[in-house]
Amino acid sequence: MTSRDKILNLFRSHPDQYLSGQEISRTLDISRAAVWKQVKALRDLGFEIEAKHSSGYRLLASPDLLLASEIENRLNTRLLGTSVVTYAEIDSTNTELRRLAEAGAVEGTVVVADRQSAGRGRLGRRWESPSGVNLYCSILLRPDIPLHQASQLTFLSAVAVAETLNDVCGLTAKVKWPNDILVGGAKISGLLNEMNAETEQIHFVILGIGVNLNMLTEQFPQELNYRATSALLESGRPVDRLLFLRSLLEKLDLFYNEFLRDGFVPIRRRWESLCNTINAVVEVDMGNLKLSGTVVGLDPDGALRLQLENGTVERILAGDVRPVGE
Ligand code: BT5
Repeated sequence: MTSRDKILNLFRSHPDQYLSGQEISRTLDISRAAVWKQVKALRDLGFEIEAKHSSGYRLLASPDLLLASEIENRLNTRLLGTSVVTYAEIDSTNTELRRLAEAGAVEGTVVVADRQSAGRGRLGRRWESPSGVNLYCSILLRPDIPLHQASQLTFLSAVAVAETLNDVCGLTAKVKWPNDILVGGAKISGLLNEMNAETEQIHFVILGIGVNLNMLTEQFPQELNYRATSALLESGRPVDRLLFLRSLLEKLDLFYNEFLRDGFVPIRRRWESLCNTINAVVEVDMGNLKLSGTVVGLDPDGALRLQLENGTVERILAGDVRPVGE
């Protein structure tokens, strides 16, 4: 932890209190000059710190910054967030976490970036990742489960994101197979789960999560294939990114522990209740093949169950789903 993070933590553990330069210097074992330098650095980042002669320093307000110490502060999880690494800019949080995982990072490590220069979607697609407005994060899991169950974790993250949008932003979010979260029919969040495994053994799974929180209409590129939105555009209220991230990590932590204990069924039930096309007639585009039918649920391996007109049920492993008539 840097001296800057240590000072922030000290302020946080003494809310509304003045801390003298001498006290800070003694507690953290750094010079008075170093204290002053760090207070100045924090102010430069946007922290409002009052300095009162004879009383000391007091933290008045924090900016909407995603700093590791801010994320860890009051994070109520068992596993996720054991280590949090933040960047002002990175190519992709998934790519960076893969690098860390290969170097031995512990389960629960979280990578967060304010901006991604090469944010990734599925199949080499791009994920728009402007700075200062959204959430881009990746979470490292090392589950002791059979390989064919790894895809279940995508549904776990979809449910966690949808419920967090509901709890924190008051939005009714729906999940769309396989990896989208929609509000009012427009995409607000996308998931990119990646894995490192050999034969039957999973080395690690990376849950990649992008959520549009405070993105404005003009920040979406016009060529976006389908309609996109943000929490601010939907609710009219800006979202505190830190609060959102902490709530999301807490929910994921609960669901992951439940998943390891009770398996996929509770997650599948939640996902099905949040799915926008359950019992609806849809068209599934699988590139070389198009099928129409009624969505009847999820299989344990994450395949979509589609009932065709003749009554048979097809298992869809990959493709784009569109309600008929849209
Ligand atoms: C996804 O892919 O939806 C997965 C997106 C995952 C992003 C996170 S951010 C943190 C982590 N690090 C990464 O590098 N990635 C993950 P897909 O289903 O392929 O959808 C991609 C399509 O969504 C694009 O082709 C666009 O049409 C659209 N799109 C791009 N950026 C968007 C945005 N910010 N909001 C809504 N739609 C977007």
